[in-house]
Amino acid sequence: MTAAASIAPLYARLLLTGAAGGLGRELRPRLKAHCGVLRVSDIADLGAAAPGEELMPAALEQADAVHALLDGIDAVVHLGGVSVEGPFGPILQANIVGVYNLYEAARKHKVRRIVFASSNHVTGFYRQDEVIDATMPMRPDGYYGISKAFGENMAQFYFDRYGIETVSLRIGSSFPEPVDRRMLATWMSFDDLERLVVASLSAPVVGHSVIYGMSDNATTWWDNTPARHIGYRPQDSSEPFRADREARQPRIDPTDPVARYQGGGFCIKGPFD
Ligand code: 15L
Repeated sequence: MTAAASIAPLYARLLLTGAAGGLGRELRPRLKAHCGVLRVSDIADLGAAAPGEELMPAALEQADAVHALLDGIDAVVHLGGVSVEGPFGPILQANIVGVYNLYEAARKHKVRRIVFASSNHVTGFYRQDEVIDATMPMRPDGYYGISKAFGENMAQFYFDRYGIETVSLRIGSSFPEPVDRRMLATWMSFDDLERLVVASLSAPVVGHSVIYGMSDNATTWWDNTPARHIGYRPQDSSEPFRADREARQPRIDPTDPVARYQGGGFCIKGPFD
């Protein structure tokens, strides 16, 4: 059972990168319901191919492999790469060289649209008492956030120069449940993640749009008004978890950077030497 309406007429062959990761494993069976053939890729084990799937392992930093990956593809959901803060070297290879390889291959193979898993960590150094939108300046909270900012700029350039459309999803915290007080604001359920990705694939015109990925939470730091044209309507909320999460974390020290900044713990990672 999927949470979003079918988009089968729009994309015959859809590529999902990062298919073996946390969000990839959730989206893989759900996206299959919305396309003809789903090509899945990762550097980690992908298991067996389900009906209608093609398995194609690839390392994003290897240009030849990425070019083969995009051959025959109509649209991409790009979740691949490093997904947490850490030393610059691996992030440079997978997220910066990798996203360059992806867009160059998309250009050569005439891919129509990319849904890019960006992150809330592009703006992680805004404070938790600020409400921001995607038109405001980026304030990355580490190398990971910087790599996602680079990816968003890559998307903008490939739209302006070559007309390849992208929706950059500044994903908050997509987990089965919000695990702490911060996630009461940043949480996105897996059903809402699917709704967001399907809306991003099916909206008629997106150019390069940037949207925060969150459920319909009662408290939020992000205003998605500039991205209403995507048609994303979240249906879940962190509110049912509030009493329990606040009881578990009754005291917040507002001078602690983890509680002060939207990026939470990412803001205090490193240095890595
Ligand atoms: C992210 O970008 C990470 O990929 C994810 O693991 C979470 O840590 C999330 O941000 C978050 O901010 O909670």
